Formats: sequence, C-alpha cells, structure tokens
Amino acid sequence: MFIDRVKTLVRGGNGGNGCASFYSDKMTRYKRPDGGNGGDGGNVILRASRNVYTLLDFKYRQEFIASNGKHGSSKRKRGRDGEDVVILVPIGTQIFEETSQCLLEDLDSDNKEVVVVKGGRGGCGNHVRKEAHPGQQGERRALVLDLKLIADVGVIGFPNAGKSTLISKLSSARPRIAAYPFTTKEPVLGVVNREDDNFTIVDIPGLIEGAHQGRGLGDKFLRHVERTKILVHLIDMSGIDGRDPLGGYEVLNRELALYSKEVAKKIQILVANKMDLESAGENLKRFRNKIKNNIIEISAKENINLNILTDEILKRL
Ligand SMILES: Nc1nc2c(ncn2[C@@H]2O[C@H](COP(=O)(O)OP(=O)(O)OP(=O)(O)O)[C@@H](O)[C@H]2O)c(=O)[nH]1
Ligand SMILES: [Mg+2]
Repeated sequence: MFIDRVKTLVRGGNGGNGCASFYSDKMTRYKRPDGGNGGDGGNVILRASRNVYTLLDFKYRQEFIASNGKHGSSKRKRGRDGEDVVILVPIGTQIFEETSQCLLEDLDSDNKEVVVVKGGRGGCGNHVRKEAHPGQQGERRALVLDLKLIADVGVIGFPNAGKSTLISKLSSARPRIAAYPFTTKEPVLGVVNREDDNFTIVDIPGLIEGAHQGRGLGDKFLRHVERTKILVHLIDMSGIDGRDPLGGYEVLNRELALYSKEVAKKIQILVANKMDLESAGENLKRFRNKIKNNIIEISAKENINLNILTDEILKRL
C-alpha cells in the first residue's frame, strides 16, 4: 500500500538523573560527594532512504520514542546515553510540525537526515559539589509527514493510455498493465539507464475529466509530479477506448491547470502512443492540424521509437 501523508508523534528519551552519593572510608574525615551525571536521552532522527518507498510503517505505529539515558551512579560513574531512534522515510518526504504547520525539513536526497526531537540532558551528579539534579525530559512533537516523490520525468495521461506499458519498457519498474482503466492505483518510480546517462520517471494513476473534483482516482496523485522537471503527456492516438485524442489532450491540460499553475507550466513532451493500431494515423493527422507542437509517435507495446523518446527526454532534461 502506498501512503503519502501521515501524522506521527515523536519523543526524545528522558535524561538520566544525576546521582547523589557520598564516598567515605576510614582515612577520610569528611564524606566526599561522588555521584555521577545521568546519561542524555536519545534523539529521534528521520533519514531519507532510497530503499523506502512509502510512509506505510507510520500507519501501524503512531509514536516513536527514543530510549532514556541511564541514571548516574556512585564513584562519579556517568549513566549511559539513551540510543537514538532512526526512522527511514522515502526520499521526497517533507516534515512539518503539526501545530504550527512549519516545514522543519525537506528530505529530498538519499541519506539526508534531521533530528526531529532531542533527548533530555542527563542531570548533574553531586560530584561537582552541587546538589544532584534530575534529568531533563525529552522533547515531544507532533509531526505531519508529507511525501512528494522526486523524479525527473512524470508521465501523465488518461487511463489506458499506456503509461505503465511505457515505463515498464523504459525502466526496470514492473507496474501492472491491463486493458481496463485505473489499473495503476499508486505511483510507480522507475530508473531509466542509458549509457552514461540516467533519469528517474514516475507513472501515476490515470486522470480523467473532473479529476480536480475527485472523479476517478482524483488529482491526489498529481502531487507526485509536482517536483518533476518535465512531463511526458501520453495520448492514446488510436482512440481505441472511444476517447477523442484531441479532446482528451485539451481536457487533461485543463485538469492540470485547475490543479496547479506550476504543474501546468511544466515542459510537456507530447507523445502519441498506440501508433501500431490502424486508426492512429488518421487521428494523428487531425491532431496535427490543430496542435502545432512537436509530437513523438511511438508504440510502447511494440517498442517502436522508444529510443527517440528517450533521446528527447534526455535533451530536455
Ligand atoms: N496496441 C497497443 N496497445 C497498447 C500500447 N501501449 C499500451 N497498450 C495497451 O493498452 C492497455 C493499457 O495499458 P497500461 O499500460 O496499463 O495503461 P495505463 O495508462 O497505465 O492505464 P492506467 O494504469 O489504468 O491509467 C493495455 O492493454 C496495453 O497492452 C501500444 O503501444 N499499442
Ligand atoms: Mg497504469
């Protein structure tokens, strides 16, 4: 299951108490304070990892608490520090404080990390010739984690346009492909390798008219193309589903504009898919009469012109 928005509570470990203890033996006249300091509580750290793909873990576990520092003991022995809790999250996770809605960090690259709460400091033992102090409480915070995938290229199109077929041919990703709409129900990331070049590509569930009002699977997955550099707008030029390619192209651009001006402004590489089917040639002619932008003709299924598309993507990137 792909989860891209969660709430969670995090708490640093408490600091250990400082120890109050006095040393005495036959030779010493006065008792000497020798209580050690308490250890510091552990921190909670969020770290981006390329091996993690969803925020699903947070659905099942709503609170993360680092361990407490150990108390100090006699002979000036310092308590052991509590251990940090490191939570791995997908690259592209933004961390907000729930109440202020303030962005604490954008974990937008592999291994980038942030300490979201600190453990409490251990209390002083009485060996410093002061009273022993209790440890401080660890910080606590309510967070909202918001995942916006990071990829170079986003593929958009109506259901059944062939988006998943395309990404499965270009990259190592293996999304489900089928002849019914909404086969893809969650974003799929793939990496395209080409000699010394590579780029990442994301396939999102198909969009339909009214997506901005929640029709179909709605526009909630468009957030995952917000951070792409360019879009591949894939059009089923055969019209095999009974959808007019030209009308569909315009509807989709309208949906994009309703969702976000930034997304609508992104460079689009126009791609006519299913050119292996008979009706596609005629439709493409009509399309070209109206839309003067360059359009690349491919068949994702039959592997036609996929190299040309990859070259164009690399050029635009
Ligand atoms: N003839 C032909 N069929 C294709 C081509 N590309 C995809 N298809 C078929 O179109 C159907 C839909 O393909 P998908 O890749 O699942 O389409 P999608 O855009 O990912 O669809 P959703 O996930 O539902 O949005 C499948 O039956 C594919 O085999 C093509 O170039 N030519
Ligand atoms: Mg799909």
